[in-house]
Amino acid sequence: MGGSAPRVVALAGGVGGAKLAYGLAKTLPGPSLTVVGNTGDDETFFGLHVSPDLDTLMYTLAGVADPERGWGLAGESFQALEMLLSYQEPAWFSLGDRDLATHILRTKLLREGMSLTEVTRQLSQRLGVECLLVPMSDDPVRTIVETDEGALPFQSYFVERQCRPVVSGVCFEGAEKAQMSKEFTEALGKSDALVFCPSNPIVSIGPILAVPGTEKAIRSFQGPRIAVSPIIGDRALRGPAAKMLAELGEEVSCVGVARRLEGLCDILLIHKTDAPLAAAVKDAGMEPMALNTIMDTDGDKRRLAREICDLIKDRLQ
Ligand code: FO1
Repeated sequence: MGGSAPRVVALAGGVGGAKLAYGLAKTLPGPSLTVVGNTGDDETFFGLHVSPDLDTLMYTLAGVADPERGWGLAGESFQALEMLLSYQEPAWFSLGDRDLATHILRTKLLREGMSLTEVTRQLSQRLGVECLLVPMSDDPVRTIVETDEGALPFQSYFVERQCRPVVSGVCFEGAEKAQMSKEFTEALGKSDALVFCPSNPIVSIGPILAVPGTEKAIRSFQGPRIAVSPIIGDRALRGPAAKMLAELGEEVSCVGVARRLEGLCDILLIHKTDAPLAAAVKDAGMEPMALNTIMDTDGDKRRLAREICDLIKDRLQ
């Protein structure tokens, strides 16, 4: 894309968001792209700090993610987990043998006093990631899902309970005391465009927006703000977004996504089969654009990212 590349800040959760982040990273030169990852899913397992969304983004951007699962490393083995099971330890969260190295090193560096931002920069650079990958905050924020089985930390709801409990609310513990990472604030200040990757609006984008100052900075962002709907028809391509929206009494469609992002986003990219909902998206305060938003292959990811970058350039003229 050369010297005319727009500077983009992209907000993302895990697997769905990482697909577009990958496409953007293949379309834009490294220094033009900042990817901001959700850390509300972070959890401590066996004393190790695990940042699932940052790792999904990092492994995807580095080209080493497992292509089937979307999370974890390709060609992974799980012998350490099997050994933990033989000690009758709870091992519902599948930590791979090589993935464990990431959590061991992250935990070591954090204990030595490094910030999560700096640790993420070190790990991602060492894996060859060229764009800047940063956490939304260096402070702990914990997504808690309120359900008919009680309040569950996100990974307990998502992995251990397989999203089965009925959701009545979501809160972000610690968010009120958290600060946006300096790199996130700076990226918003110097970028030409903001992209909401197709991540769960409640538990992936929600925690990022919950960090004080973020919504205000996004509301006053100068430049096109573009979101890709993670809901197509009445289904999420991945994960519990559709189930959660329904249980929270919200519309399960790209219109529901538009309502969640009201005032924060200018253009909502919806899948072409949702074109009949364009008028309702407009009523929700957003300019709809219908195109193919499905990203099955790396080619799809690049194509959608190119279309977004062309749209940005067009709007910046
Ligand atoms: N997702 C699962 O569905 N089951 C797992 O056992 C699991 C383990 C895991 C380990 C490391 C990691 O970085 C991610 C992992 N994920 C697992 C994915 C993760 O729970 C979700 O992708 C996100 O937190 C939701 O965005």
